[in-house]
Amino acid sequence: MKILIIGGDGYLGWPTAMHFSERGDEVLVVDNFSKRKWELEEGITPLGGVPTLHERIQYWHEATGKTIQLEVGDITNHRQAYTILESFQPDAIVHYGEQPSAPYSMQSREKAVFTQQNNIIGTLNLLFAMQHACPQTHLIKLGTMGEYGTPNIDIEEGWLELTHNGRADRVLFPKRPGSFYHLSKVHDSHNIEFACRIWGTRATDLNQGVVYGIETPLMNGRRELRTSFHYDHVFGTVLNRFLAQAAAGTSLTIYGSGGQTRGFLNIKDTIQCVALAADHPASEGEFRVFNQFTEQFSVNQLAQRVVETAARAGVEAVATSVSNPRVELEDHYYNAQHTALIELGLQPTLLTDTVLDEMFDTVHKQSSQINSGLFPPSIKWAANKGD
Ligand code: NAD
Ligand code: USQ
Repeated sequence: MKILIIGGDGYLGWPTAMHFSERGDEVLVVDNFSKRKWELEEGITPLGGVPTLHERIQYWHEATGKTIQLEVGDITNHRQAYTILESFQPDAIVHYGEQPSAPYSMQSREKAVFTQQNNIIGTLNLLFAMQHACPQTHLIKLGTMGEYGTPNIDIEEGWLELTHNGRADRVLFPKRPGSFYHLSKVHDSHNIEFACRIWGTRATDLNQGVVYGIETPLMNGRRELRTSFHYDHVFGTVLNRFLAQAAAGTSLTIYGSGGQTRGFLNIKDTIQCVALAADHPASEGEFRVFNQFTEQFSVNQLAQRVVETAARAGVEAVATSVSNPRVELEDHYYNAQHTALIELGLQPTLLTDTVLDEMFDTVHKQSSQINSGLFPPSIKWAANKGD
């Protein structure tokens, strides 16, 4: 297959590119390196640094003989989007190329506007470019479980069968997201569903949970092929942060009472899920939604697991509740369906003690490079939130 990966320099994009390349697909990655600029703005470095995309692609070629093509491009520039699709003619587009952080989007009016412009216009340009250049191409779009929020009812996979005043319909599941970032994904989903309805676009919206993990098998410990691992308060996700906090001998930062429950998955399963979606494309005009996570945990459960993991490695770790900088429910019902990807063949990589021990070991070996000044959350959702 010809696979176009947008956001190929990112945490998930790079390992995905290697995976498709390894199995013999023709891979083109596109990135405008904006994430590296946002890191500089925030004074943040991923743990241990990350080689440039050019360096990783070159090393990949030397190590495997396989070629990953690279186009430096910004999909908010519609001309670039059109040109790339016209010339590459992908079978599938894996679209990771968005600003992915809720805190980043909640810093200021400027960052909220930027996040929504970058994410929504980029996806809209892609939809138009697909319709113009390659209408049969399958769009695999990374959405997020946070689009649904934490409703007091079971969360379905994208759609809800509803009976109202005696009449029935199938509607998009109601959304109540918790940040301007998560809202950008809701707006994307609506635009994609509309394109499917009017143009017959084929699309899979992967409502992904929180990803954790450092390594995928193809990296195999090689520094030259590593992906970014963020533990800071802007781009770091909760389990990755807790592992780094324990390794650095700093308290794990439980926001509020820690009852917040989310869906989680291993980075290895992100790649599996995206590959399964590519191998089983949506039909013409189908807007398909998969809830992409394997297990649900509360923040308190994760903190407890990480404290136990550190103890097994002879490291004493403590978890502390800090004032929650976010506006979110801390004690709520959460039960989300996630069967569609399993039915396609997903073999979940569960959060076993072995998985935790391996991750902790990898982070602990680099603990001298952890900057503990990047742990405390300083971005508040509202003026009266946080310390
Ligand atoms: P990332 O920031 O590491 O990767 C995104 C990449 O996209 C970056 O390299 C960035 O430079 C690039 N990019 C951004 N805007 C672009 C544009 N306009 N044109 C070209 N390239 C652009 O993020 P990630 O953690 O790898 O996440 C990838 C996707 O998955 C995002 O859309 C994110 O919202 C979604 N997601 C991530 C997680 C997670 O826990 N990491 C969970 C659910 C969903
Ligand atoms: N949290 C803590 N302590 C921390 C960090 C986070 O208690 O030190 C809590 C947060 O308050 C929240 C939960 O952990 O309740 C998850 O936070 P997170 O930062 O790990 O995840 P989130 O902001 O939701 O965003 C991440 C990714 C995003 C993706 C999303 C999937 O950055 O790209 O879309 O996970 S989901 O959460 O399913 O929407």
